[in-house]
Parts: sequence; structure tokens; C-alpha cells
Amino acid sequence: MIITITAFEQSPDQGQGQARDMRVRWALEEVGQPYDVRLVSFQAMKEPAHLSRHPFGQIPTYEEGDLVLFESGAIVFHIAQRHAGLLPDDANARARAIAWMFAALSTVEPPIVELEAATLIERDKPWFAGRLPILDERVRKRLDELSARLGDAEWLDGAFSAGDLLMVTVLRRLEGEGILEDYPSLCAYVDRGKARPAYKRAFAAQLAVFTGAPHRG
Ligand code: GTB
Repeated sequence: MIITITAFEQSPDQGQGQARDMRVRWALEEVGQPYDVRLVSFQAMKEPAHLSRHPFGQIPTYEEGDLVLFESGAIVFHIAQRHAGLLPDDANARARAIAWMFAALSTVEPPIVELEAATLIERDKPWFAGRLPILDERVRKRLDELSARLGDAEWLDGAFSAGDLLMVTVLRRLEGEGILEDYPSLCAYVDRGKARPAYKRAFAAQLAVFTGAPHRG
């Protein structure tokens, strides 16, 4: 059954892989599932047809037969459960990999998004100069903890998993912001993720939307 996901017709980053369809594309590439992409405009995302798939009018969504999903984490989890390659078979190792998926999305990503949002939206506000170091510190605290846990390991818990996939995409949001660069082991971890052939295929596919290069997902 053909899988269809949605992605931005126009993305602020012009295909640098920061929009969350990248996670879903990467997961599908890791497990070798072909997929189609329906590109949606910002206006179309708020219209009834898309709202019936995504209650918050966002991307990405995932359609496979009768199944319609939203939330990138839930979609990656679904793909990882249905196909081999993103979660270990051993029950305890699988539970730990799932814990890393949640950690990426609910412990590491929120302070990063808050910092991003404040920088975008509050830059001109009188409180911004005082708030910025607080937000910066919250991100650094998580990176301190994450790099301490990762240590010299290749991945977070044994073999590469959906937990690593989500964590790498979350950490990528900090690229070029002058924070991640202070954590060489996390930069190397992100680079290992980006060096995976599946990542490269997914990145090329989402970039092709903006460069017009021919591509098949
Ligand atoms: N929790 C949801 C998930 O994980 O799926 C969040 C989905 C979400 O934020 N979607 C964004 C969206 O549709 C796109 S990814 N926004 C439109 C709207 O809300 O109206 C966020 C994003 C987009 C673009 C960049 N960029 O260009 O740098 C970075 C992040």
C-alpha cells in the first residue's frame, strides 16, 4: 500500500531539512519503504481537507490505506513498529529505544524550540536581553546531560534506533546557533546520523522540492 506524507510547498529554510517531514522521510528511507509526497501551501494546511488529517493544520501527516496519522513522533514510531530496522527486537532494548524517542521530543526538543521561538518572535521586546541567557542555559543543561550520557558511544543505546533518528533531527535545529558547536561529541553524533545513506536520500528528496531537481521518494 502506497504511503503518502505531506510536506511544505514553501519552507522558510528552503530545504535544509529542518521541517519535520524530514524525520518521517528519514525513517521511511531507513526501513526501505517508498512514499509519495503531497506538498501543501500554508493556506491549504488550514483548510478542511488538510484539517481532517491534521487537527492543528500542520505538516507532516502520514496516510497508508485507511490509516491517517499526524505528529512526527507518532509517525516515526508507527514506521518503526511496522518495519524492521529502527527498533531492537529484544523487548527491554526496544523499550529503552522508545524512551529515547520520547526524550528527544519531550525533554530535549522543548527548550530548543522555546529558544528558537523567542529569538524569532521576542527579539524586539524589552525583556528579550534578560530572557535569552535563561533560555540558552536551559538548552545547555540538556546538552550537558545528553553528552554525558552519550560519552564515547556511537549511538544512544546500542545500535542506531528511532531514538537516535529523532534525537539527531532535534539537535540539528541548533546547527549554526553557536551552542551545539560547544559540544564536539554531540556534533560528531549528529554528523554520524547525517552520514547514513538513508538520511542522505531523505535530505536530497526534501531539498529537491525547492531546487526542482528530479527525485523519486
Ligand atoms: N509536534 C508536531 C510534529 O512533531 O509533527 C509539530 C509539527 C510542526 O511544527 N509542523 C510545522 C508546521 O506545519 C512544520 S515543522 N508549521 C506550520 C503551521 O503551524 O502553521 C517546524 C519547522 C518548519 C520550518 C523550519 N525551518 O524552515 O527552519 C523549522 C521548523
